[in-house]
Amino acid sequence: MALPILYSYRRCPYAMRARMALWAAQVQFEVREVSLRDKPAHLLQISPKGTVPVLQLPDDTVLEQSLDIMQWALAQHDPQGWLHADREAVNHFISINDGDFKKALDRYKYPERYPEQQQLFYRQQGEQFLQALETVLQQHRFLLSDSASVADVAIFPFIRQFAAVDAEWFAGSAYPQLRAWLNGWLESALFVQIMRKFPTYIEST
Ligand SMILES: N[C@@H](CCC(=O)N[C@@H](CS)C(=O)NCC(=O)O)C(=O)O
Repeated sequence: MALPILYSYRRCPYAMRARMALWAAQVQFEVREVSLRDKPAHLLQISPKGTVPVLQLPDDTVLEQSLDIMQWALAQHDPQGWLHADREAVNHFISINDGDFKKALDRYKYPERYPEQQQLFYRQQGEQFLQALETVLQQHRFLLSDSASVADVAIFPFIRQFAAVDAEWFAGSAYPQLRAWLNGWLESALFVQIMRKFPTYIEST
């Protein structure tokens, strides 16, 4: 039987969240690791916007947003109950992450592309979100409660990127609960699994 096909990029945080959900759901799928500079024609044909992740189901349905892929995967099987969370609270955190925080992250990571401000300015913008997460993590182990939810899984890959821009700064920053939470995800068997390396997919012509 044909498997779902995931076009992915190992280091992309959107692709990471999609792979986390697919693995957690124990869905079998084919990973096609792409080069962002040389995207496969089939990917562009099924999803002309040209971002990853994209999941093509055996019935040819195409899911071209990471959150839709997570939702689809966990609707198949959700052994850890990641969807058992208040939808509104989940959306609240993810929308800040994917909006203002991602914007600050891009600028903090590549300040040379955004010379209007200093790198520190962009870091401080991102820290508003770090502080909000730190505050909720002082109250419970995960973002919404003592159980992990889709919000944690969707967000930690972006915090990982932010932390990695200046690992020394992050290690000494005022966000100890956030660091512990992030480390928990980075050390999880699931994360190790989804970060396995695949050779770049070569399309047969
Ligand atoms: N809203 C999309 C965003 C995906 C996205 O922006 N992915 C980046 C890689 S992290 C990408 O494919 N960019 C296109 C490119 O670099 O050519 C989603 O949630 O899946």
